[in-house]
Amino acid sequence: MSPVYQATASAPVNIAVIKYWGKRDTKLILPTNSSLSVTLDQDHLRSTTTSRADASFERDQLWLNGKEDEIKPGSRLATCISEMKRLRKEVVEDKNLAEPKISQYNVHIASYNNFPTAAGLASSASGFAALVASLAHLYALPVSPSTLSLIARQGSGSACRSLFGGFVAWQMGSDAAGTDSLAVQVAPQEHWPQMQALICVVSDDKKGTSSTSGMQRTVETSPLLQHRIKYVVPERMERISKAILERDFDTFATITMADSNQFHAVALDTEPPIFYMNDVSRAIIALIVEYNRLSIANGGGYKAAYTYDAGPNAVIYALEENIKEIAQLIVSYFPQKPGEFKDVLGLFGAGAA
Ligand code: 2P0
Repeated sequence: MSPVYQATASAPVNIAVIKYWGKRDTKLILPTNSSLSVTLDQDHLRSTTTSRADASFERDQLWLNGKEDEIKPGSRLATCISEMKRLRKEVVEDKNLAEPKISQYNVHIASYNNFPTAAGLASSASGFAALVASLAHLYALPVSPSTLSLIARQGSGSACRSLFGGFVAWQMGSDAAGTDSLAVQVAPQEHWPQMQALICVVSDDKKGTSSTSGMQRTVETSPLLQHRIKYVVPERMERISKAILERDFDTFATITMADSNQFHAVALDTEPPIFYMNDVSRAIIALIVEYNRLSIANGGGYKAAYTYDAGPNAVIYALEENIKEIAQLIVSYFPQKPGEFKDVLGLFGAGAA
């Protein structure tokens, strides 16, 4: 009987605190600024992907949530698969002639998300990270997550950050070929295990303007983005990395909220303008601002930090000791009606495995 070449990997969603928004190279997916995220360790916010290579497969095929997704030539999917085959050949087969040449076989890939796709919950991030991780297992590649992040990045920019757990930076790099635009871990989850994330799903509808087209319009039309890239993000990357290393929640929270605000400001500064937040999103901001104000007025510090991606859902970072109170506060102000508002309590943790 011939051997079976199959592997499964899973990767969680990550939520940026310094936002990626803008590409300097759309084909290689090279960003206009560095970004930093926290990888969520959530059983119900993951992509799980199984890849199989077999000499009998006539072409590469992919099924997403059980439905076949066409792999168009030259597409991001095709690029990721061919880059992984190239790595297998270069790193394993060319070095050891005894290795089976499974890079020449076609692959069948099945991927499942256990959360709504394209709801502003970064399904492309966990999806491409899990795809690349499963092919890395299939091909038995002895390479680092940072090396894999170079390939996941070409599937979807934010995917490079889901290869690691904990606090992860995507360094924008300076090389035109993208060899230094990769993810690195700033600190593992265990460094600051008290940090938790509360995800408030305001809407699980598919979003109006995709990140890919929205950010390109911002690059082409927003003067504010140029200011952000040059004067704001480099300094914030340094300060928030230091805050994470020092477990300084006040600084982490102020930078996280400021960067979410500026990301939505550059979206508004785009022509035509892009709105990702809705009235409920803005009401949650007001609630968190007031909650922090009261804590500070009583001699405490910041207790919660909101952040919003390309959609209306709120993610609230807080230390474990405050999470329950915040969840109760949110639910009391926004009673849950089926189909209208759901809250998901999430811890954060490991990357692709
Ligand atoms: C982020 N977002 O840093 C930012 C914040 C959305 C807002 O990364 O074109 O889906 O596939 O590289 O990765 C969404 O962008 O875009 C995103 P592509 P992606 O998480």
